[in-house]
Amino acid sequence: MAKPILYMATLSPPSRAVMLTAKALDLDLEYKHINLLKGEHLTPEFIKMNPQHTIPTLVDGEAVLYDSHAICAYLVEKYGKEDTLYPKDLLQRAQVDARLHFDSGHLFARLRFLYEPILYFGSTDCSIDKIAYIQKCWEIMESFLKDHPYLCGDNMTIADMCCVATITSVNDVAPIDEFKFPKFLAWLKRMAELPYYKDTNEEGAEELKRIFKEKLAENRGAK
Ligand SMILES: N[C@@H](CCC(=O)N[C@@H](CS)C(=O)NCC(=O)O)C(=O)O
Repeated sequence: MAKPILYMATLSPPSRAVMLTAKALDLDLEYKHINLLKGEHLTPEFIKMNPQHTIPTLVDGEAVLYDSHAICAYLVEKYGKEDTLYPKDLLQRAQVDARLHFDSGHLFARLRFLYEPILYFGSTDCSIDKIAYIQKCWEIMESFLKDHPYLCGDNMTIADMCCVATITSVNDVAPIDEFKFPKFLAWLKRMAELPYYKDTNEEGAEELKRIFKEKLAENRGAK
């Protein structure tokens, strides 16, 4: 059977969330690298496949799927040997869904609000307000992790994959206070211990943070 194809970039947090999920499932994906800064997601062929022109986009046989959260859930359902990453139990699944929406609607949305104008549109707006808006999420993360090691309990789920990929892409411009958020930082360390974490998430996240800082300096005329 042909491998599912993932249109992705290592710079893209939601792409890395899918890559982490695939690694956890021991699933081989064929990666097709898309350079967003060169507009490779805006070609007529790409837009025909995904009118939302976002990565990650998954092609699995006849099926085309976009949105990392939907893709992660699909991969676990279709290829997972067990359901811990995305439980079948109604209530447990609803808890995971809630955290996935937290990533989509809060974490990633706030990262994009800060990053996109600087990376793509020459903005110099890296205001305290935008940073504080991201850091508001750190308080919520600490409360999610107050009583258990992972976002939805004792087991790692796709919610952990999605949230860690976003958070580690912005945690230098929006630092996490170690005295206020010990559980949250312990969770980040726990996630970083995954054997496939460094190659699959850390390198891309560090590169994105570096490029963001370079672009900001360039836009400010400092380079
Ligand atoms: N909610 C989407 C967000 C995807 C997204 O915005 N990806 C960015 C890259 S990190 C992208 O493709 N941006 C290009 C665009 O929106 O045109 C997901 O989780 O997949």
